[in-house]
Amino acid sequence: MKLLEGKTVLVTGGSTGIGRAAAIGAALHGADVAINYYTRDEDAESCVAEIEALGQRGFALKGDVALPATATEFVAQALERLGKVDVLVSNAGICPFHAFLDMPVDVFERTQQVNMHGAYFMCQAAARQMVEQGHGGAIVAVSSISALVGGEFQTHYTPTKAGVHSLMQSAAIALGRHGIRCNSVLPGTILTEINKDDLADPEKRKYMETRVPLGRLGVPEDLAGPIVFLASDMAAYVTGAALLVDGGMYVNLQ
Ligand code: RM4
Repeated sequence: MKLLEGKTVLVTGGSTGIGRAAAIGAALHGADVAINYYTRDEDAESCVAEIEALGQRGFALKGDVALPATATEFVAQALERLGKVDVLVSNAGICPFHAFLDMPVDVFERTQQVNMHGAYFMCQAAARQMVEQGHGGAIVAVSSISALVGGEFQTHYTPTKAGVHSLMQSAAIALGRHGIRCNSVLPGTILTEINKDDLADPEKRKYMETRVPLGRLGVPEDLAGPIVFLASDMAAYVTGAALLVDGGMYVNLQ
């Protein structure tokens, strides 16, 4: 069963990791897909190739989500090239691990700008188009388990993930009257570029693995189903919600 047949899905940070898995997952479920990305040109091109190989239309647009113009241009291009905007997956994010007491201002500010400001601008731009279209829509934000718990080297990052989910809660209220649903997925520790260096430490990786009742760290494909579900009409009465996708890590105290 294709859950997104005929839909147009926009994904930020779509060239690798969770964003890429969401983009391919949406195409597998019958959607045309546009991806935003920032640095990895070849990965973006190969993602679009996979979307097209599935018989769906797609394109990639390079842009820094921290800039408001990136959001308005992404939506404008989707409108011109794919005809509409039905779903936004707001995924783009960074997590340059760093200690709290000597956190450089630029590292702190860049993390806020990409993760929080970028999510805000993209959600706002997509919502404006959805409202204009007049037939509702869905926004799925990639928040994190880190919206609920902390990380010693993530003091700049965890507040942005809490903020992204809080944005979904408030946007759900603001957009409900337009038939636009806003929800968050909260991934646990998923093996992607964002934590490649951090998890290169075998002791850290072993510790994180022992935290997971399902016995393994996640992979981006583990997020595709939950994101497609929240984007689809299967979740027609779900808005303002948070869906942990963490292998049970959050509840695993002892
Ligand atoms: C997630 C979670 C993971 C970490 C990534 C970077 O929110 O904290 O453990 O690897 O961020």
